[in-house]
Parts: sequence; structure tokens; C-alpha cells
Amino acid sequence: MNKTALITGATSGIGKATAQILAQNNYNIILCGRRENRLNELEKELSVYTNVCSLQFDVRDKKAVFEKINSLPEAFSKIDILINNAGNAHGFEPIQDGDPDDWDAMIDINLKGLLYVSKAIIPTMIAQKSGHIINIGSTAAKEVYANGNVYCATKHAVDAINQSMRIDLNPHGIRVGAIHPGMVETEFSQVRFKGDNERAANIYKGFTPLKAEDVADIIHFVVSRPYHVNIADLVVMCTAQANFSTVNKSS
Ligand code: NDP
Ligand code: 8X3
Repeated sequence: MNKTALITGATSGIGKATAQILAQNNYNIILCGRRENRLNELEKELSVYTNVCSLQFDVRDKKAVFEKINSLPEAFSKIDILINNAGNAHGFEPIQDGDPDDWDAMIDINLKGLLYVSKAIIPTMIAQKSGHIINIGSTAAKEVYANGNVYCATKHAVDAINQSMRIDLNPHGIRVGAIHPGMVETEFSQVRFKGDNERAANIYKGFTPLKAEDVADIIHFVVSRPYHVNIADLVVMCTAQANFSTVNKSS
């Protein structure tokens, strides 16, 4: 029987590319995100390959997270793989100039949203005695950098939650692992710089950043390992990047 994967943040970037590669490899897909038109378009595109359904909700809305996930049609109710991917950076200021609304957004989406979605799905995985949770962290989970403050804090928290989940779910036979990408050219910087698309595009000039498809490829590899193999923690950067501030822009 084909496995079912629920992907948060499937309307763009890494989540969308992951939905595409998993659908092409016959996984049943549950697409999640806020932008309904994008969910509908992707559902139509991927239905050529596999069974797809969409859940439109904001991961900050605790009630909606549980209602939507608990109302999945029977055919999609056995979730084998959860990809906790929804998230963004909001703002890029030193701590003293940061906007508390941006801090709330990052903590509520990147951390609390991930927890709500996981809490809604874990009981099914425990009952099944199997499951695979992939938490999308970041190199910002492994280092901090100027102006990264709260975003880095949320991703460090994802790293900690990933390790904790692996311990707590160990008796239940559930695989838990994180993937921590460096710079990936998606809509990420447009969100971080609040629609200043020129500034966002400049981030990726002069070198070849990761593409969403590069990360999706890795996620496909991770989920397709034999069940006794759990890739627990994986950091991936483009060749030009060594850490946040060391990027070879002549490559
Ligand atoms: P994108 O901006 O392209 O995608 C972000 C996705 O998250 C969208 O599908 C968006 O959907 C969803 N999302 C954002 N806020 C919410 C919310 N409140 N409720 C539900 N869904 C939400 O960025 P990426 O694909 O690059 O980012 C995906 C993940 O990868 C994030 O966790 C990010 O932190 C991480 N990452 C990104 C890197 C990069 O350089 N791009 C590097 C390392 C990690 P919608 O707006 O429709 O709700
Ligand atoms: C996104 C990558 O380098 O902007 O997580 O923190 S970075």
C-alpha cells in the first residue's frame, strides 16, 4: 500500500517541491498551507500521479489545526510521514530594533505551529506503531548570526524539539529526524524582507544557492530508507556556502 505524507507549507518552496517529488514516487499526499488557490492548483497538478487532498489552515490557529487534521477523509487518515516544513523568517534587524509582532509570528509559526501539527498526528502514529516525522530546521538551528536573533532561536528550538521527539517517540517505533538546509532560493527572503523583492533577489546573487528541489530530493531519500534506518540530523548547504557569513560569491 502506498504511504501517505502530510506536508505543511506545501504552497511554496521546499514544501511544494517535496510534494511534487513524493507524488511522482507514488506517495499519497496531504497538502497544507494558507493560500487556497495554490493548494487547489497543486492538488490538480499532482492528482495525475497519486491521491492528493488539501487542508487549508494557519498553523498558528490551534483549533483549526486539530479540526482540519481530525476531519481528514478515511483514505488519508493513516498518516505515515509528517513533514513539518511551514515556517519563515520575519524581519532582519538587530534585537534592539526588532518588531515584537515579527517575533510573535516566528515563534507562533516555526515553533508552536510545528508542535500543534505534531500533536494532532502523533496519536495516530503511536496507534499504528510506526511513522516518520521530519522537522525542517535550518543552519540557523546550528549557528547564530547578526540580525538572525529570534529566527535562529526558533530554529534552535526546532533542533531541540527534534531531539526530544526522537527520545519520547522511541518506545513507539516512530522515526524522527531533522533536515537543516543553508541558503535555498525560495520565497523565504521575500517574506523575510517583507516584499522587498530586489533585496531578496540580491541575497542569491554571485553564487549558486540550493534549490527547493535539492532539499526535496534529500527528503525523498530520507523517507525511502529501509524502516530500520533513521536519518536523525542532516545539514546541507550549497557548495559556495560554509556558514551564514562565509559565502564564496565568485563561484
Ligand atoms: P517559502 O516562503 O517558499 O515557503 C514557506 C511555506 O510555509 C509556504 O508554503 C507557506 O504557505 C507556509 N507557511 C508560512 N506561514 C504559515 C502559517 N502561518 N500557516 C501555515 N503555513 C505557513 O520558504 P521555504 O520553502 O524556503 O521554507 C520552508 C521551510 O524551510 C521553513 O521552515 C524555513 O524556515 C526553512 N528553511 C528555509 C531556508 C531557505 O533559505 N529558504 C533554509 C533553511 C530552512 P502559506 O503562505 O500558503 O501558508
Ligand atoms: C534560512 C537560512 O541562512 O537565512 O533558514 O538562516 S538562513
